[in-house]
Amino acid sequence: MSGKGHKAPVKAKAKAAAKPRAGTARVATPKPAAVMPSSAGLVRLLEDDGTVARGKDPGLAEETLLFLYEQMVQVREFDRRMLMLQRQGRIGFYGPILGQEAATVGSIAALEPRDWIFPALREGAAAMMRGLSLTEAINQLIGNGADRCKGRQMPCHYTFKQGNYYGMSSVIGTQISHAVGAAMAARIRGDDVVVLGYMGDGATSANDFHAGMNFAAVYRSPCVLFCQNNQWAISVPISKQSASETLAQKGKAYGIPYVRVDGNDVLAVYSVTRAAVERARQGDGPTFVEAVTYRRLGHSSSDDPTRYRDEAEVKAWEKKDPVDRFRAYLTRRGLWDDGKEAAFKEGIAQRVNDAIAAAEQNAPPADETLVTDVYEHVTPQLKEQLAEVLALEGRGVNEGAFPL
Ligand SMILES: Cc1ncc(C[n+]2csc(CCOP(=O)(O)OP(=O)(O)O)c2C)c(N)n1
Ligand SMILES: [Mg+2]
Repeated sequence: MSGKGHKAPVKAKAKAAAKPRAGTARVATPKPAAVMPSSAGLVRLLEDDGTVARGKDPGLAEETLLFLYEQMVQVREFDRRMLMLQRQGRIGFYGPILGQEAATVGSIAALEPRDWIFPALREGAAAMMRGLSLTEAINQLIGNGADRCKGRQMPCHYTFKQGNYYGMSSVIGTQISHAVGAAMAARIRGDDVVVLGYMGDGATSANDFHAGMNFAAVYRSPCVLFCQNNQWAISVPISKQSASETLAQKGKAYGIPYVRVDGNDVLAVYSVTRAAVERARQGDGPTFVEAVTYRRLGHSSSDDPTRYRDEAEVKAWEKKDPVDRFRAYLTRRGLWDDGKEAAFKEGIAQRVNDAIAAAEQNAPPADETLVTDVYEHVTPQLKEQLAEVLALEGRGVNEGAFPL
């Protein structure tokens, strides 16, 4: 950990903790983090064979460990099926997270239910951990009438206010200043809330990175800025994005303590994030986390990564699979076995199937939702434009491929 411990100018007034939300109640409040990360190298707790060095286990409750495993397996199955739906033309677009399950699930588990999440591109599992049902997620992907945004957002851009999950923005890097500002607002209001703001490696080259990091440091914003370094920003490799030895060390220039963690090690991600969340909650300001991981599939369903990267690289990262590594740990601890795995996977597949079937029952959004919710009263101009669009229906002029 670099930097010095700073005192917060304003002490947060702790409010009574909110009631746990659906989907989070099973995450038992963990013990204090077993590690306070150091800036030297990569924090890694779980070995490939599922062992953890003596004294390094963060000591999570069994129920929590199983919840983390369930969420990692569930998002993997969800991804697999959603990509299939996209290829079948049942949804327009999908952005998979294969390979990054531990980075998302482990970091979210380090929060309290009252804390807020500002996702970047690949944290949909966070909304589900906070209670967004799979059916609701698929409603969003279809953009049907039951979708909270009534089909007006791009697929994968979930929003879930009830779970303190801010609506996803695809504009790279904007999440950083949103998260930093929201955390400052929470402190001004006296809310005992920490904000976890995500970004990809690509976002560290965006102007918003500078603004967000600088503001966070100067004002000791109670946030954790979490970079999922998955080695690629669409077709641009990390070597073409930054000449810094690590992304984590960028924190140093801003005066933000930083840490680099093995993003495929759910226990290390949890421990590092937990320590950072505690720092923020105590009034010691932000932490910058770089989780080193890998995007094993395309950037999205519209991308073909074989055009720009070597298959051998993908194969090498497959060997560092975060789900396999965590399952090895659970098996060693006697919490898991092949018998449990088979029934469990079947249950998850069924859950996803049921959610698809339920979501596909929902009708498309009503036509007038094209113009509602912008002004309190729909303006005459918008009414006119709606009538114009509806008059074109059935003539095939509004059909076309998804643009991205
Ligand atoms: C400001 C801005 N510039 C460019 C884009 C186009 N774009 C969409 S995703 C992406 C790459 C993002 O890479 P990274 O931040 O590493 O996230 P990842 O997709 O790897 O999770 C880019 C350049 C955008 N959405 N916003
Ligand atoms: Mg990336």
